[in-house]
Amino acid sequence: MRFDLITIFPQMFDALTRYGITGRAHDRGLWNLNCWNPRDFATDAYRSVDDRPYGGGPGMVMLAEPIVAALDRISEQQQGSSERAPVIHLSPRGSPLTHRRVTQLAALPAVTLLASRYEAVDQRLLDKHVDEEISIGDFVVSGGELPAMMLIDAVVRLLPGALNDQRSAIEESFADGLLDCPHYTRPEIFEGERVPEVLLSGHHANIARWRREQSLRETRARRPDLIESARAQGLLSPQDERFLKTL
Ligand code: 4F9
Repeated sequence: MRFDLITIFPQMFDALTRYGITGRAHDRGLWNLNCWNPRDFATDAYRSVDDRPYGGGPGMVMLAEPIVAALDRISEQQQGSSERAPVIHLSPRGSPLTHRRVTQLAALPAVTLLASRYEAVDQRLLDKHVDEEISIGDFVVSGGELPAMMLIDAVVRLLPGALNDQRSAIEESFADGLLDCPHYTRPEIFEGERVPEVLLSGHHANIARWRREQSLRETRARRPDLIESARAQGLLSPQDERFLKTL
């Protein structure tokens, strides 16, 4: 999978290409990242990428033109691939990123990301050249780079071959619309607390049932909204519903 990324801080993305699961997947050739710096597409002597806002006020606004020039170069490079890659701007104004959207993105051959800085981007650029705005939460950070890294990380770990054990991606939180169950490892007794007996029983069906019930219990306690949407999507069995009634 190919990511094209517009950023004035390309080095930040070494965090993804060099470390951990995403780094290994990168070494394996499962994904690659092409960074495009708007500064390289600036047209004035100062290589400006931002300017003061019309109407006044604090902060700066990213110029549309260097970003469009970068997007044009990216489309040229992407020629030949069947579908046009979506252009996504990471923004607190975007729709919240979900596991569902992450799986959809992981199925695409290419995605283009815009990680903006300063206070804003010229609205005309967003209107005419950006397909989608995505938020990673209701808070503001210093730029779109960290949100872009979170999106790329979430997508890359779903690519076939990224995880050593593919079951991990299927069993973790959100994959089935619920939060993950609790996990335990050695020692059997830690600070006086025993590992739940069922996990030592070797009875696979009972273990699976226990884990499912723990997921349901934790999700109901921490994120009741997720129980509702799992139900609406038909992800809860009659057995699940019976268990929920006992809580
Ligand atoms: C982007 C915050 C996506 C949350 C981009 C400042 C951002 C963000 N989700 N904050 N620039």
